[in-house]
Amino acid sequence: MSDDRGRVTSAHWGAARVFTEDGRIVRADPFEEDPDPSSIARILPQAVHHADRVARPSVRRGWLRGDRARGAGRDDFVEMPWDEALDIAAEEIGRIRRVHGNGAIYGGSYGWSSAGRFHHAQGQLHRFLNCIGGYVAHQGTYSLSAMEIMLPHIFGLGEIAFRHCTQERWSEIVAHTETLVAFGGINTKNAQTIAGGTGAHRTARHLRAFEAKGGTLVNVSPQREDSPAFSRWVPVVPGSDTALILGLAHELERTGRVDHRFLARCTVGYDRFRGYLLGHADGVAKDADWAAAISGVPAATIAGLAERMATTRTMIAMAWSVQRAENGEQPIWAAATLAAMLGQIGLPGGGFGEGYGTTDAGGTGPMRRLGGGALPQGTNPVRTTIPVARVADMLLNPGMPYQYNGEDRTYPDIRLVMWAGGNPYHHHQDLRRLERAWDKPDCIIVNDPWWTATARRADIVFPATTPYEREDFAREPSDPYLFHMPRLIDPQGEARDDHEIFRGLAARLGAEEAFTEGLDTEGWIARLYEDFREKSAEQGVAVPGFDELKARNWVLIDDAPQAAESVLAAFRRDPDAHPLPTPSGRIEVFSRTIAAMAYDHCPGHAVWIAPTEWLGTRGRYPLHLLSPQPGDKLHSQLEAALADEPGARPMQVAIHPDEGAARGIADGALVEVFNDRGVCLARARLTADVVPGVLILPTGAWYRPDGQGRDTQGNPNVLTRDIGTSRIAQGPTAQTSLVDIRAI
Ligand SMILES: Nc1nc2c(c(=O)[nH]1)N[C@H]1C(S)=C(S)[C@@H](COP(=O)(O)OP(=O)(O)OC[C@H]3O[C@@H](n4cnc5c(=O)[nH]c(N)nc54)[C@H](O)[C@@H]3O)O[C@H]1N2
Ligand SMILES: Nc1nc2c(c(=O)[nH]1)N[C@H]1C(S)=C(S)[C@@H](COP(=O)(O)OP(=O)(O)OC[C@H]3O[C@@H](n4cnc5c(=O)[nH]c(N)nc54)[C@H](O)[C@@H]3O)O[C@H]1N2
Ligand SMILES: [Mo]
Repeated sequence: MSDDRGRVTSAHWGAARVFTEDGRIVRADPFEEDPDPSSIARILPQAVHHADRVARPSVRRGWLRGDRARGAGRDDFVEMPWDEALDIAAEEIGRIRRVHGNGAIYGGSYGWSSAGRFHHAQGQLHRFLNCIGGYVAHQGTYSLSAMEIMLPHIFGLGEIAFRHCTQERWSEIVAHTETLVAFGGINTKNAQTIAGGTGAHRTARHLRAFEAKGGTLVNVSPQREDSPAFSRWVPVVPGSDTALILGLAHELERTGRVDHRFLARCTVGYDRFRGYLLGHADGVAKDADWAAAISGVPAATIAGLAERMATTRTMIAMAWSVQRAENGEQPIWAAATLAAMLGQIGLPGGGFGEGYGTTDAGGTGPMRRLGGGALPQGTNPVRTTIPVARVADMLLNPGMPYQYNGEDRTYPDIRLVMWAGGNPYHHHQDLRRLERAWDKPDCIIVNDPWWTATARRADIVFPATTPYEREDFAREPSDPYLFHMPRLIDPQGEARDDHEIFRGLAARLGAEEAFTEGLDTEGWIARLYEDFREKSAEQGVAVPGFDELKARNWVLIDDAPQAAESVLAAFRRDPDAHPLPTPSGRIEVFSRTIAAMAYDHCPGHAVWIAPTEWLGTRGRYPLHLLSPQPGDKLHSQLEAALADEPGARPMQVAIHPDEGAARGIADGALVEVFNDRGVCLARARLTADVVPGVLILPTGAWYRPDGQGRDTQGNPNVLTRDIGTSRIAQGPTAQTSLVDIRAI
C-alpha cells in the first residue's frame, strides 16, 4: 500500500511530511509551512529501518552469570520473549528495592528522547519509578547548568523565565538593536531544533531581517562559521571570554563610558567588582592589553568594540557552549555585569540575553505558556538528587561529600540505573571513566530503539518504538503549530512503547493501577490532550478537539506572543515598584549569597580564573578541543544510518592549515586525536576559519572503541574532561579539554 500524500509528524528538528509504502517509511519531505526546514529528517527511512534497531528484549550474557563488567561493551546478549525479560527485570528491581531501598535507584535518565507529549520516555520512567517508591533524580541539564544556576543569582529569575519573559525577543532586536555581540555566535545549524519540535523555523528569518536593516552582528567565537556571512568575526581563544569581557568593561571605565546612574538605581555591588576590575585588590588592571594577552583579541579591537557597544544600542548575547566549560558561571556573570555598565538593560533591543540561535526557541519572547498536556509524574518520595553531569562521580564515589550551589551533600550508593530516552555514551564526558563507573551498579536497564553505545553497555535492553510507530500529539510552547503525530508504521521488530514497557514492569511490581490509573494509551492521550485544551481555553486560546486535529493533521493555533512589558523593562522603569526577585531586589553584580558560599575560586562577583586546560596552559597537549553540536542531526540520534554514508565516519575534525602543516596533516587525512584520557579517529578538515590551536570535532558519533580502546567513529567525549564547572553549578565542562593530533 502506498500513501500518496504522506502525513505530517513532528520531531525535535522540525515537522516533516512522511511517506510510507508497504509498511515502511520511504521518504520524509520538508513540512510545507516551514520557510527554512531542516534537512535532518532526510535520513529517517534509513534510520527507522536500520539493522541496528533493537529487535527483541535482550539480556547481557555476562550479567546472567553475575558479572558486572559491562562498561567496556564487549559482552553479547541473549534475546528473550517479552514476558521473560520483564520478569527478570522486575525481579531485580524488586530485590534492589527490598535490600537497598529506592534511594539506590538512579532514574535521572537525562536525554532528549523524542518530541510528543505522551510518549516522553523520561516522563514515563519517572512516573513508573514514583509509583514504586521513588528514585534518585538529577537537577539541571548538560545544556546550560551554569546558566540555570547563575541567572537566579544575578537576575532572580529561572532560565526559562529569563529567556521567555525578560530578555529581548527577536522582533525587538530586529527593530532596535544596532550591535549584537554574540559570544559563541548565532548559528542556524543549532536553531534547527527545539525540545518540543518546531513547525516553522524562524531564527534564520530573524537573522536575515537583522542583516537587511543594517544591524551589526559581532561573532565572538573560535570559529567563523558560528554566525552568518554578514557578521564580523572576532576570533577568540576558547575559554577566555571572561577575560575579554573584563577587558571591554575596563575600557568603559577608562573612557568614562560607564552608566553610573543605571548601576546605582538598578544594581548592587558594582564597587566591589570595580576594585577587582581596576586591580585595586590584586594589582592587576584587567585592561585591554591584559585581556588581549589572554583572549588573543587585539587591544585595539577590544577598544573599538567597547566604544561601539557604548555608543550604539547593544545586545550582548551568549551561546550556551561558552558556559559548558570550567568556571562556566563566570562568563555569564561578566556579560551581565558588562551589560549593566552599559546601562541598556531593560531598553528595547539592549541588555543581556542568551540562547539566541542555540535552539529555535531562543528570543521568542513572552508567549502564552499554554499549560497542560504533560504526563503527570507523581511525587518522588526519595529526596536525593545529583547535579546531572556528576553521574560518573556518583557511581564511582558513593558516600563522598561534594558541594553544590552552597549546599554540602554526599553521593548516594546506587545499585540500579534505569535509562530511557538518553544516551550517556553520547552525552557524558570522559567516556573511559564512565566505563569504569558503569561497572559499579548491580544492574543497568536501558530502553532505546537502537543499539546505541549505552544499550550495548546495559544488562537488560528493552526495544522502544520510535515516534513513527505510535500515536501522539506535539505542542512546543514557543511554537504556534499543533501536530497530531499519527502512527505511520507498525512497531519494528518487537518494539514496544515506553509506556507499555513500564506498564509491564509496574504490573509485576504490584503498581499497575497506580501507573495506568485504569487508562490505556489511547485513554491517556485523550486525557492529556483534553487537559491541554482546557488550559488553553482558560488562556483564551481555541484548540480543536482531538478528532478534528487528527483529521486535519496539524493546525496553527492563535497563540500570539503576549504584548506584556518585559520584567526587566518594568524593573528599569521603576526598580522600587518592580524589584527583581534577588535578595537585594536589584541586579546582583556582587552576590552576598555566592560570597557566603566561601568557595575559594569565587569572591562574589565575576572573575577571570584561568581554566586548568586551555591554550594558556603550556602542558603536554597543545591544542584546544571544542565539541559543538552536529549540524546534520540531533546529538546521537539517527546516527546508525548517518554512519553508513560513504566516508561519513570517522567524523571530520576542523584544524587550522598552519597546525596541519606543522604536523604533516593534509586535508582529508585520517588522524588520531588524543590525550591522557583517550584516543579517537577522525578525518582532518583544514580550514582557516578556526583559530590556530583549536580543533573542532562535533558530537554525535556513536562510541565504538577498537581493541586498544581507540574510538573508531570520532566521538569527542573520549577526550573531554569530567569535572564540574565549579562548586557553584557543577555543570558539565565539555569545552575545556586539551588534546594533540597526529596523522596515521
Ligand atoms: N563533548 C560534548 N558532549 C556533549 C555536549 C557538547 O557540547 N560537547 N552537549 C551536551 C548536551 S547540551 C546535551 S543536551 C546532550 C545530549 O545527549 P542526549 O540527549 O543523551 O543525546 P540523544 O542522542 O538525543 O539521546 C537520546 C536517546 O534517546 C533515544 N530515543 C529517541 N526516542 C526515544 C523513545 O521514544 N524512547 C526511548 N526509550 N528512547 C528514545 C535515542 O535513540 C537516543 O539514543 O549531550 C551533551 N554532550
Ligand atoms: N543541529 C543540531 N542543533 C542542536 C543540537 C544538535 O545536536 N544538533 N543540540 C541542541 C542542544 S541540546 C543544545 S544544548 C544547543 C547547544 O547550543 P550551544 O551550546 O550554543 O552550541 P554548540 O554547538 O555547542 O556551540 C556553539 C559554538 O560555540 C563556540 N564556542 C565553543 N567554546 C567557546 C568559547 O569558549 N568561547 C566562545 N566565544 N565560543 C565558543 C563553538 O565554536 C561552537 O560552534 O544546541 C541545540 N541545537
Ligand atoms: Mo543540550
